[in-house]
Amino acid sequence: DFVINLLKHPTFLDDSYTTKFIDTTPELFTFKKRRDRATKILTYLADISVNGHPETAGRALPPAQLRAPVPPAPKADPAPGTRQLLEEQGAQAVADWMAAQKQLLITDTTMRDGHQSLLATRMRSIDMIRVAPSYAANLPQLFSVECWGGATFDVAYRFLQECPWQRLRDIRQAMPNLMTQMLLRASNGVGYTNYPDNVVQFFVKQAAETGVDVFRVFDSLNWVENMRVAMDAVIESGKICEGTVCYTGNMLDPNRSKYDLKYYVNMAQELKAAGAHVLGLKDMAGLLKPAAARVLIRTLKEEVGLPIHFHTHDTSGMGGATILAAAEAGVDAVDCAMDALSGNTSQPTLGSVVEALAQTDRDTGLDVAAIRSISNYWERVRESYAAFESGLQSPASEVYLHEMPGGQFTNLKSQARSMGLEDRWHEVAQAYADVNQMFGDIVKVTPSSKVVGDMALMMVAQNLTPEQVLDPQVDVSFPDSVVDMMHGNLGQPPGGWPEALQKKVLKGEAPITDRPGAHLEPVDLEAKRAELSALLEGREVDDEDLNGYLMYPKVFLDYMGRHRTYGPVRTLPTRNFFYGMEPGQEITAEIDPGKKLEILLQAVGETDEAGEVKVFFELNGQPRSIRVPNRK
Ligand code: BTN
Ligand code: 3PY
Ligand code: ZN
Repeated sequence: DFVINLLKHPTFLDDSYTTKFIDTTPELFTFKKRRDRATKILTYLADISVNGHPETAGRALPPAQLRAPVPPAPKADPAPGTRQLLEEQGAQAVADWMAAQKQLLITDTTMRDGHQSLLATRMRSIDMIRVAPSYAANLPQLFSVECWGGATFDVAYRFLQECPWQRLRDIRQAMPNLMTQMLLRASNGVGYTNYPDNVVQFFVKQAAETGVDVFRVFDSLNWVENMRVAMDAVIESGKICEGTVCYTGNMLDPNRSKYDLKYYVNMAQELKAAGAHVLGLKDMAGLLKPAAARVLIRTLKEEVGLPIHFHTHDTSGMGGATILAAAEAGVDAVDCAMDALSGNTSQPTLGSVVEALAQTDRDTGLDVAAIRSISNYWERVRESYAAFESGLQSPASEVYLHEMPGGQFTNLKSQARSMGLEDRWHEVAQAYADVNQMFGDIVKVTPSSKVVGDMALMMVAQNLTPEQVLDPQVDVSFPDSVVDMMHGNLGQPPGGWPEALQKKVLKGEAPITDRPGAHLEPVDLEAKRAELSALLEGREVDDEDLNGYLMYPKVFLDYMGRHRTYGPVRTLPTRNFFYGMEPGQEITAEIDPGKKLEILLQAVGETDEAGEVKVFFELNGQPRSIRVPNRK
């Protein structure tokens, strides 16, 4: 296929291609014959059954006994929820209602931050879409369901071979009464770098159209200046703009005075002036302690006046205590994850928070039996993702030392493992803290957290001390991400970058101090659409695909290439997606509403002299065999 040929071509692989390359490289147009979707799915199953999935190779296995997750039956037609309020009366009405009512409102993060923080973001859409009707019917009092954005966007294309837009559309449709929520990294979109303003605007418009109701917008350096483009786009779309303050440091510690109460109040005032409907308070590492939460929430409520939506992680084990303190201080909404995907680096436990507040004046109104039955579903779902479990055994107070975000923790640990530094993890944690101080004590959240992590791993790997890094006499080759950040390309932290280090890192080059987006030319969207269409053999390119390509060009093209070969593999049960099938096993994949493939794997043949294996199936009762290479 064209995309396959393209993706394998050396000129493409080394990133030196231009669109002219297509005209001058005729071999790209030598295609294998086109196959139907059922054949493509059988090809995938044959390949995985023979070779295994590269992402699960060498990792922990799920329980041998397959126990298919069964979602709880929807009890009734979905009662009207927050979504109806938004649709009928608009974003400001939702914000006013939040502030006026007494219950503690709850956002369920299971479908986004929960699995991002516990399972490396690997949860597949099918496991979410199946339970979404149970949420709509049985938990109509939820404030929102966070199910999109953050790392889920690129992981869907990159590792799960599925379209994130389709996930959003399907969830949206299955939960017509609940607001969907996403995490947006302001000018960094759902990526790791600043995008041109019109790309950010185009992305927000599409997300609103496909199905996001609440946008939590944050900046990785807490620089409001760099949040306006995204916030304005959300407000313009008519959806809810949750302008967000990231919490870092230790507010009550007089020795960490950079991020004190005044700092947070000032930033919140700026966000209010920028048009936020709701104030997000994002404690991405789980550092906000109960006593500080009491002071911070009460003061923000009094001095800013916006409704507050609090997000934390349970990495320390204190998350639940902080949520209760926040509830007492008058916070309007909080984030929790369903019990089976809560705790540790994820959010505090939804069912337990509901229980703790029952019969108090902040009673959430949620049905604990409904929560338990949905959590039981997630418990079964989680079994299939054993390969992506972190191995983290317990909460730990070490988070107050390193301040790593919950969503980064397990990631950095596996990066350390791949560099052979697994046994030196506690040194990495210390280095992470040291780098933070060297960088001037910054907010660490995607993407700034990745830069701090890159630097910390480099220091541990090379046995460099902070003194050596800072010493102008010692030659240090800084990671690209550090150079980029010191250049100003992620924006400005409060107080600017430490000058001496910045000078050493930039080797005499001048940094920028204004908005990175001001230096980026607007992208010609129609020219990009034409370029993508040409890359896809003249296929029509809709706005969703164009947005995927603008955010992640290579990842998106890789996805399209694999899609051509393997078809709609998102319809496969998770166990079979990651582990293939056993002889004698029979499964169903619904590739269109009502169009089901009944697939029975009969046998796997011997490997022939060409190194290929024939896999024998029955497809809807008809025998089919598929030949795949044995790559083992
Ligand atoms: C990935 O690239 O990790 C995600 C998706 C699937 C890749 C397919 S799985 C079958 C075949 N074998 C490989 O090693 N890659 C492809
Ligand atoms: C993300 O940006 O993905 C985060 O979860 C930040 O906390
Ligand atoms: Zn989070």
